[in-house]
Amino acid sequence: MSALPRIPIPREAKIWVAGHNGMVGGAIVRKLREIGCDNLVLRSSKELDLTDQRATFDFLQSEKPEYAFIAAAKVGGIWANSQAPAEFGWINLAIATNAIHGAHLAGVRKLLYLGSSCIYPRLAPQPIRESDLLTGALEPTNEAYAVAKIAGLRLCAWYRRQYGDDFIAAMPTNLFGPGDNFHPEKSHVLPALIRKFHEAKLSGAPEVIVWGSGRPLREFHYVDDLADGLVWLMEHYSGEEHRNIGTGEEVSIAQLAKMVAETVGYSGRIVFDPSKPDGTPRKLMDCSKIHAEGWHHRIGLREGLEKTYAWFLEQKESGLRGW
Ligand code: GFB
Repeated sequence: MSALPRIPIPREAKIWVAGHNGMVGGAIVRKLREIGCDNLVLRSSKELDLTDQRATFDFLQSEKPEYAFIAAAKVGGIWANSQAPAEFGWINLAIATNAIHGAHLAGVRKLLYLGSSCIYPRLAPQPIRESDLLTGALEPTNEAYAVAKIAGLRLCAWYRRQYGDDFIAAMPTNLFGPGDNFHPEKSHVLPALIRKFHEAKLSGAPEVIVWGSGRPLREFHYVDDLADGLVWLMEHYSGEEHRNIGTGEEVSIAQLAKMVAETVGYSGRIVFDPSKPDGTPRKLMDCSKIHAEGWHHRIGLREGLEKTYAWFLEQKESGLRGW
């Protein structure tokens, strides 16, 4: 496989970023502005409810964006997913069908839909290749989210096959960075640990509780680096198969906790709570295809952690987010 040629997004093109107030959508907007794309169509979830089919179709018909990044989703960590499967299922299914079919009807020239590595089989061979999708049973803690995201991913392939629409899908890994959710229960592990260690440092707490055994392995990707890769895919990749996009590097939750403690400057004990679920034992993505095609990540976990902690502190100081 050789590096793919670039077909640049015209700088004046009208681009819809669905979910721009979320962590991923926000990073895509930053990246697009950085490369000079300013003709962005952005709607908050209050302005446009993507689960409302009529509203979504009408919006797309009147705006007629040329490019679309579908980063809108109901997301959450292991606990939030397992508590609200109906919501995670129906909302993500509705967003996928409304945005993708609406984009088809409105003649969107190119669309990128985002999946997530947790939609691969729970016990997929590691590192997980694109072709491992739909080859085994899903992880039960996020089955609803996974089924909805698989539907969105496959819809892109079917619209390409039946109508020739240039719709592609990307499979990011566990993401983190500015704009993340730092809620103590509903967030993903990395922001949850930043918050826990930060608060423990301030209060002088002797220990911090980390959920599960500490043994699960995860791959973490800094969201602005992901956005670079998504824009790269938009400009280089067209194909029915989705693309894995990550760092190809993994750490255990115990190692992550140690790294977060070091970044935050917390020196107390780290205690594991095995009564909380571990989730998938391991999910490392095989990124050899996107590497061969010409994209590689640049920001590693340590650097991303420092940037994210700096952002978290800024938000605390501004008092805007109410954490
Ligand atoms: O990030 P996380 O919630 O999601 O949990 P998943 C990852 C691992 O970190 C699990 C452990 O083994 C957790 O038990 N962990 C330790 C913690 N301490 C904490 C904590 O304070 N908070 C959280 N949240 N976890 C998600 C899926 O799975 O992956 C989503 O549920 C999504 O659907 C996301 O796709 C990427 O990596 O297990």
